[in-house]
Amino acid sequence: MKIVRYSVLMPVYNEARTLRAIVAHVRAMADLTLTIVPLASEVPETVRLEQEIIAVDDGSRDESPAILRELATAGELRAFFHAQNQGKGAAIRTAIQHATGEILLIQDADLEYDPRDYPRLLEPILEGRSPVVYGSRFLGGPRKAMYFRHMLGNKLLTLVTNILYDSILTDMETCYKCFRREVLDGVPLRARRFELEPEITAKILKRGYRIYEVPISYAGREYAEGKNITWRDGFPALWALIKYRFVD
Ligand SMILES: Nc1nc2c(ncn2[C@@H]2O[C@H](COP(=O)(O)OP(=O)(O)O)[C@@H](O)[C@H]2O)c(=O)[nH]1
Ligand SMILES: [Mg+2]
Repeated sequence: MKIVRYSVLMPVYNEARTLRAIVAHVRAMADLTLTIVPLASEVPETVRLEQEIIAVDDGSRDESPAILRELATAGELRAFFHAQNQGKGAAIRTAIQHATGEILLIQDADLEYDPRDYPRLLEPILEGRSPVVYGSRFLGGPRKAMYFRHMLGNKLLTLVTNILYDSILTDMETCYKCFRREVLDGVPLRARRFELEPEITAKILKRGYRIYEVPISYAGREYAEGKNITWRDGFPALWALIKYRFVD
């Protein structure tokens, strides 16, 4: 049986409320065996997936670092720590440096995205349909009906992406981004904060990859539950989309 190792990259900033639960949900997917049909083949193949979790604490001021140390000691994940808060982009960049899997999958530490979607995200990569898969919240998957203004902001940023990079994505800002690690080899990543999503997307599209989208489920959280992103984060995202159209 073929064994493929994938790394779950988890940025963590003040997520003590959900951290143990999300790690448990990710670990529940640790023993995945998938039957796939590679694109260039006629026979199904069984693949066993080996999971590693790389969590990066981004200077949290709550109990997150202590929880991560405990989980790391218990062998549930590998944890790395930023001395100061730098932003999601910086946390993902640290995680990429330590990941050893041939496939990388980004997983936020809140409970908005559901690890039970992993087979859907991994299959197209394993089958050779595309080395990059995004889980889309706008392809008919089950979802909690969240804020209208967020949906509008997401659709606007996705539209700008499609116009500038000649694509037909439905959800550029999704946190569920999954890729073969070679896709990012030699790709400079500069984002420190939430501009990471447009930066990665822009650079992947510019290199000629076609992104494969699959429907995922989504349970957005309320601001009272710790949701951070606001309309203000839209501006750096828009700027990143325009800038990376012209520079690398
Ligand atoms: N807001 C925020 N999230 C960070 C930061 N560094 C890492 N993260 C993590 O990045 C992920 C996405 O952030 P989140 O606040 O959930 O974004 P939102 O759900 O879109 O509001 C979460 O797993 C955070 O813990 C940071 O500086 N600020
Ligand atoms: Mg979130």
